[in-house]
Formats: sequence, C-alpha cells, structure tokens
Amino acid sequence: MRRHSSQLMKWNGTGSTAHFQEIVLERCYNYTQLVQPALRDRDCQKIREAFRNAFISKDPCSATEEDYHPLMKLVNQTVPCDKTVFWSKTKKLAHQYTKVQREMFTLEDTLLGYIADDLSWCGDAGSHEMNYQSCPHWKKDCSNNFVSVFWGLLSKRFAANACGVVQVVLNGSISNAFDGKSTFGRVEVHNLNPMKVHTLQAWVIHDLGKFPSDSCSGSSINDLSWIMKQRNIKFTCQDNYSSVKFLQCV
Ligand code: 2NF
Repeated sequence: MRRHSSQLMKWNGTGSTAHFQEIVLERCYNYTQLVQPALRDRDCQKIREAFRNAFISKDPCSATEEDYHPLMKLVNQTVPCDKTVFWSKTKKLAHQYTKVQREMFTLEDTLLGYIADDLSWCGDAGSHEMNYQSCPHWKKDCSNNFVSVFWGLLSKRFAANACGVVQVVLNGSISNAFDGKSTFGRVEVHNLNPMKVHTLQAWVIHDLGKFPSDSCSGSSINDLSWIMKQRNIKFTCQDNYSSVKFLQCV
C-alpha cells in the first residue's frame, strides 16, 4: 500500500540514501574484489540482503543489536594485530593516515564500515520499502535507530577484536580531544580487551593554522590515561606525531 509522503516525512533526520541497495552492492564488490581480495569469497548478494533484512519492515526507532547479527555473521572479518586505528573528530585525517600506511585499518577500512560509510537507511513498520524522505535523527528522534545501533555494534566489535598496539587519532583543536560521550570514549575504549591489547597510542593533532585547544598534557587526555590505567592497558600520547601531521599538507 502506498503511504502519504507526510507520513514518510515524520522524522528529523535525512532520509535513506538514494540507490542504497546498489551502493551497498557496488561497494561490497569493490572491497572484496579489489581493496581486500582476501575477502573475495564473501557473498555480496547475501550481504546486501542481510543488511536490508536487518531494518526493513521494522519500526525505525526499535533497532537492536540482534537485528544485525545475521549480517555480522556473514562478514566476519578480523584486523591483524597492531593495525587498528581509532579516530574521534579526525575522520578525514585518520583515513588519509591509513591510506598512506597501506595495511592499517580504521573501521571504514573494514568491509562493513566501508559499505556503510556516510550512508543513511531506515524502513517503516508498515512497509516493505525504505523511507527515502526521512529517518530518525539520533539526537532529535531516538538513539535506538538503525544507523546508530549499526555503528555502535560495529565499533564495539572492532574494539573487542583489536590486539597488540592500537592507535587513536584525536583532535587537539577542540576543547576535549578525548570526549567520554563520543563513540570512541563511550564504546571503543571500554571494549578493548586488556588480555589482547598491549598499548593504546594516542596521537593528538592540531589543525594547521588553528590555535591548539588541547594536548597530551591537558585534562581530557589525563582522563583517557586514567581509564586505561584502570583497565590495565598501557597508554602513550604524542602531540603532532609527524607521520600523521604531514598529511595535513598533502
Ligand atoms: O560514520 C562512521 N563512519 C562512524 C560512526 C560512528 C562511529 C564511525 N564510528 C567509529 C569510528 F570507527 C571511530 O573509531 O567510532 C569512532 C568515531 O566516532 P566518535 O563518535 O568518537 O567520533 P565523532 O567524530 O564524534 O563522530 C563520528 C561520526 O559519527 C556520528 C557523528 O555525528 C559523526 O558523523 N555519530 C556519533 N555518535 C552517533 C550516534 N550515536 C553518531 N551518529 C549516529 N548515532
């Protein structure tokens, strides 16, 4: 049954990305065949279908992690030890860093992160279609929307699977380089496994030409250091690490 567009405009967030299904399939093939051929046996049609089944015909404000379990099971990717890079308010820079350091991985360098990056998606309880008009906004409508739950679960698994020395790129040009309310501070930090993760290395990078607002000696990094101490994970911090810093010039 066709629904009135007024009903589809009920949320405050942007609607599903146009051509969502095609983009998911194309990104999946690109990643599994060209970017990481080690995953060439993954079934992209099945991945697309499992992704769609996670949220289609469901109330877009009642997402649970279980909804995504079939998708996670299909993909099942691990990142080698010492290769995990987290980021918070430094997306562009962190991605430039892993592009240069070829074998390093941010979440968006893993298959599911790569597929979903910058996309929006939701359905509706009474329909088999996606809602391209609007989707719940994570702050204005509901936090248990399908996009937030997806990133929360993916971030949790990414952190829980990390091993060896792990890195985080933080932004020294905002007042709290470490923000306990961010996904990094709320989810990733608390899901690192002290039995597997030896050290967390933080790089605090200041934007070129901007006044530094926070640094390794500031109180937010002190909070992060304290959490790591409690969690029995060694912590190091460096301001303007040159291998990351120089990327701002390219
Ligand atoms: O969109 C992504 N690629 C994404 C989204 C959320 C989390 C990636 N992550 C993973 C990455 F792998 C990083 O290691 O978490 C880490 C970054 O998240 P952060 O919250 O620490 O960093 P921000 O720069 O503050 O946020 C990243 C993006 O996520 C959005 C936010 O608006 C920004 O576009 N975001 C944060 N929390 C939520 C939420 N609960 C959110 N979007 C929806 N629901």
